[in-house]
Amino acid sequence: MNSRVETALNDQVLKESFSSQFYLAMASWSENQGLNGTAKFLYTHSDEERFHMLKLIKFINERGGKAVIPSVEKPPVEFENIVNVFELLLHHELMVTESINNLVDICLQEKDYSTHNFVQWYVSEQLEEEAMARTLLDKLKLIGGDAGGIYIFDRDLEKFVPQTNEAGADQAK
Ligand code: OFO
Repeated sequence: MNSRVETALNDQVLKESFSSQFYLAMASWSENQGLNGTAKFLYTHSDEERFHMLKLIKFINERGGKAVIPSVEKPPVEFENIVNVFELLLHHELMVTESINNLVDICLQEKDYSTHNFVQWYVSEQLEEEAMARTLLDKLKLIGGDAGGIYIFDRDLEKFVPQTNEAGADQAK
């Protein structure tokens, strides 16, 4: 495997791993605030990020590279409020998108077209995740701190079924 591509893929492993821990911290905080629907949503989101990480690890190893399992930076324990949680989530997803775009660039520069093809799954996944984060943040902004509104927002998230990006989803199983 091209070593520059391998390094970029391993950098992405680290980012997905941190995403999973970050959303886990948000889930745990939400649970302690009595926001059980939000917590459920974020626990699921944390699991999805772990799946993103595993999919990369398996791809690197299957292609003859060596996946590096990273140690993880400690995420925050406290958050200001639920709006702050979703602002951080959107901000974090935008950073991940930038990183995926950078990975696409490296694949093209190194003419590694099969990794480029693999990374397209992450490109579509980011589109979905950014859109979802924006929608939830917009709703919270509309609610504007009203307790009844937050109660309904949280109750709706309890029933939320995440969209899965099917293309290539089996590769990490
Ligand atoms: Fe939401 O970040 Fe993974 O890809």
